[in-house]
Amino acid sequence: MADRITLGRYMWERIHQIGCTSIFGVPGDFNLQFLDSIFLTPGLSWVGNQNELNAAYAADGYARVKGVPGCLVTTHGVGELSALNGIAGSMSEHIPIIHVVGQTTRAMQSNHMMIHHSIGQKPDHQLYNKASVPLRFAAAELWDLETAPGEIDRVIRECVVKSGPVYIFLPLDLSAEMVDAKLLDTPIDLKPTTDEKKQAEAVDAISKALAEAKHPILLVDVLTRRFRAVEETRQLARRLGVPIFASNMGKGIVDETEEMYGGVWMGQVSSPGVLDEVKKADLVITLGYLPADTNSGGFSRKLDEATTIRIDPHEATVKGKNYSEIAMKTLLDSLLEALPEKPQHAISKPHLPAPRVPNDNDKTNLTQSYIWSNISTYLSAGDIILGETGTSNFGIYDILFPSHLQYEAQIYYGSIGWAAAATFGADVAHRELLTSSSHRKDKGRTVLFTGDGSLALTIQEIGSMVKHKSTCVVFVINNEGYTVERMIWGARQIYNDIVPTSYKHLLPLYNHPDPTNSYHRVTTKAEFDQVLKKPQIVNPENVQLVELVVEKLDTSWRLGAQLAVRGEEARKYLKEEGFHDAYGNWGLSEEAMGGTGVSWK
Ligand SMILES: Cc1ncc(C[n+]2csc(CCOP(=O)(O)OP(=O)(O)O)c2C)c(N)n1
Ligand SMILES: [Mg+2]
Repeated sequence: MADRITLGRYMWERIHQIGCTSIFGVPGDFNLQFLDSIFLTPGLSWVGNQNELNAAYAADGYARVKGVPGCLVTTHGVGELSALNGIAGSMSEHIPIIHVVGQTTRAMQSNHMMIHHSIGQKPDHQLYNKASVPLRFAAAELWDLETAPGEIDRVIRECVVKSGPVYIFLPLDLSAEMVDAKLLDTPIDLKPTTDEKKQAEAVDAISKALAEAKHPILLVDVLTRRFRAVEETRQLARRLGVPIFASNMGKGIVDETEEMYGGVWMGQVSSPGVLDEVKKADLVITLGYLPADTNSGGFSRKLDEATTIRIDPHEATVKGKNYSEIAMKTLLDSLLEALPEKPQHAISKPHLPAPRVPNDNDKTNLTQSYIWSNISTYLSAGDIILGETGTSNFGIYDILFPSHLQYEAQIYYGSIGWAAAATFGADVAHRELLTSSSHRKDKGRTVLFTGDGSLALTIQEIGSMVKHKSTCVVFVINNEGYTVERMIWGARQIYNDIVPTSYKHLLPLYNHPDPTNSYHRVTTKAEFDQVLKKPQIVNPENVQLVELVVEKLDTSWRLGAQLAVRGEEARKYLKEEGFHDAYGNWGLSEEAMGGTGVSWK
């Protein structure tokens, strides 16, 4: 490498150093020149997307799977604003993203020039930068060459340590100025800061509470993954030997093949048998807890502070006493060192009831209950599955995963369309991992479960999948519109209908090399069984599209349950409108059905 390199190249080298090797985005005249430096950076590739929102979602999917920041490039104003909803999702869900915005030159900005994409006669070019302030953890607003490399390093560190979006605003002229290449020799410090004393106190308090408890249980949640503590979480689960439950967002973080795994705990909307098991607990340890309505059975999972240990990304709370300035990952490491080698509690394995028989078992046409009870025969170790907001995610919670299956969904932020574009990014990351020497060698496919309404928002990214020779398997539930919304309000209103779509035209539109053999329409249970065994679905060599046709009032039971726990009025509505209730009473316990509902206040 030359002694002096452009600032643009410096930025890409730094991004590459932290493990991000694919760049998403859309070109524009304020980023074009520094896009060229991507090709000068060995190991870094330009991927590109069909629009900026998709780029943000794709970078998000990439980051989730690769466990390093995802990166997208957009252009001043028009590009960066289009990406903003995707960035907000990454902020909400703690996904590390570096958003590089190519800005107008410094002279254009100082002179308030009426450059295209601006607003008004004396435009403020920083307007769009200001719009994203609440939706990021840090920003490098580059202006001065002297401080620019340090600023880039600072925000990259913030991105990793806080696990969320950061921005680099790069005026086009500055990107071509030269900086010292030696600066790259000092790696960016990515370790979180921890107050060792407070950490030691927290470890003592946790160990003591555990030793005193007779029946502790673990609740594994999603922020363990977001803050790169999956391995520590798995080790702790094994070491404690106590029953393990997952939130729906935390599903799959601890292998569901673990002996002590007891299922998805979503309050009243839990998997069968789970509530009886968790009632036995006198201590609950939550790891990486994210108690949003959509991750807690509509707030029906109640935890009592006096019997809870919360281990969160930057703090721990033991029976109400808080220990701050702690990093979850290092806390778990030090807890593992402090705990006895063998489990201290002899608790028997959680009892999982036999699967229930749905009341639509005799129907020949495809039903939601059939999809979610049978899809596990298709899944295998190493698969990455992505689920979309709607009936699909609520169905996925029913699947008992094989080991080493990663499940990703935007359950808290819930912006529909996320899943298809995120799947593209996830697959790019997945293929990078499969070719890296340190990764497990499971064959691992990238599989999407989405709805017809959601797919419509980002359907163009199927084109990116085809262009980049992705091998994703896309299952789309065709139920004539927004079934999840129909279940909340307006079951038969036209605002919940969507444009009827001929999915068979989708792959040819994007010049798929083998569209006829790669599009599969399923209307019956028998066809569903057959499709799951087709060689191109089992071992896909190019994008596969599977259209699952179900009735529009058919739904996953758990979505019905989550709404039914709201109270009598919601239950009456679901019944009168005729939504399919495959297990009766939405699979809810007597207690939940008799209850007065979950308060949203
Ligand atoms: C960007 C965005 N717009 C609107 C919504 C509101 N919304 C939530 S789910 C949904 C419908 C999803 O429909 P579909 O994907 O077909 O799922 P299903 O029919 O299986 O429920 C809508 C419109 C949202 N969450 N995000
Ligand atoms: Mg739908």
